[in-house]
Amino acid sequence: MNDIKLALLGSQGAGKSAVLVRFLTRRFIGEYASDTNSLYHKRLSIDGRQLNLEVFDPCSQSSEARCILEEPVDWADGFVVVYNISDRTSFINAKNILQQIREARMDNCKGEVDVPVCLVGNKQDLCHVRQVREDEGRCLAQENRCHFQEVSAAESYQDIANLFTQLIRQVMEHLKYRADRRRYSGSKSMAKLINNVFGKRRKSV
Ligand SMILES: Nc1nc2c(ncn2[C@@H]2O[C@H](COP(=O)(O)OP(=O)(O)O)[C@@H](O)[C@H]2O)c(=O)[nH]1
Ligand SMILES: [Mg+2]
Repeated sequence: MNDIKLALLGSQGAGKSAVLVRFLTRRFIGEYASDTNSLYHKRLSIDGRQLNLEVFDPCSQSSEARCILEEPVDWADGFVVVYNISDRTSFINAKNILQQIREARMDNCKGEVDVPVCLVGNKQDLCHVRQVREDEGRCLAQENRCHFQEVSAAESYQDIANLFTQLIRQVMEHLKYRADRRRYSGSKSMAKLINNVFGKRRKSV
């Protein structure tokens, strides 16, 4: 059984909880408790594999990105960064968050492949009051080598389901890669150990 841990990040009101609840329950819940951090659990099966999914949905304090990024870059296996297409400030905040993920990544995971991230432009149904063009979102995602998707938690399930599924697949690949690397370096040190033992024996003969 694979354990997959994701964290949602983004401005207060961008729709993080709405996006997540849409994914987990297929429903849109308009108002959601926004004054507590929540950890959601769900069992699901992707490509025939059973997964234990945990998703951290922080209440949005201004320092939220900072506090989650300080320790749980190690906790989370992947991130969903959400902004609201009708609120440019939330887009600028998403940009800062991506930057922080990149910096934390450089400090913590030297030589590792990038941690999987998906940038999400939510509230696509409000495109008549749009403040962020779709290509701006796509461009920012390209700069940060992450996936991008515009969605409407209010109106549709499928795009959100697809983006989570894609991200989870990417996380599974990433975890497998890390495990392989560990196994490889493990077997290398085992080879070294065996070498040392034989080396010593040969010397003593
Ligand atoms: N029109 C529209 N409103 C949305 C959408 N997603 C969320 N909202 C609304 O935006 C507000 C903030 O959503 P919430 O999920 O609590 O944001 P959070 O603070 O990022 O968790 C709520 O009033 C939601 O009903 C959407 O796709 N379209
Ligand atoms: Mg919330």
